[in-house]
Amino acid sequence: MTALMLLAALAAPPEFNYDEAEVPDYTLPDVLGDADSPEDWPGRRAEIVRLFEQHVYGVAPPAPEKVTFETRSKTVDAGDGREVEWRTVTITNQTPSGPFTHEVEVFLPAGASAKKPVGSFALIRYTPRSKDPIAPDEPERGYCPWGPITAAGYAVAVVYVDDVAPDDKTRFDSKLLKAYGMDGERPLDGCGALAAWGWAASRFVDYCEQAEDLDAGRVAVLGHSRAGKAAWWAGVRDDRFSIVISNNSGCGGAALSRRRFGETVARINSSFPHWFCPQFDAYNGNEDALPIDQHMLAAAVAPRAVYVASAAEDAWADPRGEFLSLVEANPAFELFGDPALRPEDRPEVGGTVVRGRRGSHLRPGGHGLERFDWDRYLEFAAAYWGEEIK
Ligand code: GTR
Repeated sequence: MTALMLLAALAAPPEFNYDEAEVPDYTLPDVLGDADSPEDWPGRRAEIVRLFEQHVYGVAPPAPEKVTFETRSKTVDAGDGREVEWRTVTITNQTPSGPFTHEVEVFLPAGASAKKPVGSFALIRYTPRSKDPIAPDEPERGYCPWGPITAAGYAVAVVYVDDVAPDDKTRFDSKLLKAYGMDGERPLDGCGALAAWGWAASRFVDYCEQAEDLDAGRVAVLGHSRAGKAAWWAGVRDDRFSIVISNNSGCGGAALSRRRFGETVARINSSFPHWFCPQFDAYNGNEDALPIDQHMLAAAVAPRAVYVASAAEDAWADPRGEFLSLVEANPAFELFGDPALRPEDRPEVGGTVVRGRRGSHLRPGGHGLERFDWDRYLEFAAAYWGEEIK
């Protein structure tokens, strides 16, 4: 090998495994610890949250001492004869350095009122507003199909992460984290961007708690891909979310890190050093040393509802590893009387499985958030929240 070839080999990305037969043997950390009853579970849940703060996502800023909301509304045409309210909510948080403001865009079905508050989906969205605004004139568009969502009787709230932590390793700390004095060099458990994004989704629940027409007891949190990782963690931290949904969240989201299938911890930390806390680097190529794995987040949602959506051709996100997180959460859900999920319950392409408070589907096709996914979320929410789709 010439010196040049050697240099090229060293610079090449490491090999990624897409072969099930090459998945290494692994032992997952125990979900329950010392807990063996529903009464013990809150304590164990708190331990799990702390471990993920220390080793994976970092410690997010606290909830603001005071938060206020201003709204402005327009009426938009859903294209099926219905009018929908498009409400922009400006959220002002009191932080140590003064007021910090961000916005959420909510599409509400007609008929939401103090008498009949509606359930909602908080959709964490990572594309900057300027590049990819939500489409008020395209109610059917797959990523945020506010037409069918509102037709089913629910609201959808788009939480823009760019307002709080830009998805950029040099600027992610320039907004929310700066307001809390958490910018600059981070301690080992310093807040990463994903946790900051989840913090913003929690402010939408604050809003629901005082808005008369939104039901704070029925808020699902979801996001796609990197925002799916953020939703997976946000839904664990903030137990006011009633349903936690991972859409193709992959490594650092629903997928088990120890499987090292597709994207790995080392790769994600080198490509996106700002997403996680600095301590997560200690597990690059060293997944077995993690005191947790991602199934413990599915478990920590119990006794609320959790849903994992994968896409058949999304190998980079390890669809099987995403489903196995749900399976490996069995002990927590069984504490609350739910039936066990088995690896062989994994849906076929195009199929869905629901067991108690857990659900999953495997969409045909690749990485994305599509109507197929949303239609399943609407069905799952209607079943869990005990409401017919209108
Ligand atoms: C990829 C990254 C994934 C996923 C994806 C996305 O480059 O490796 O973990 O988050 O981006 O967010 O679209």
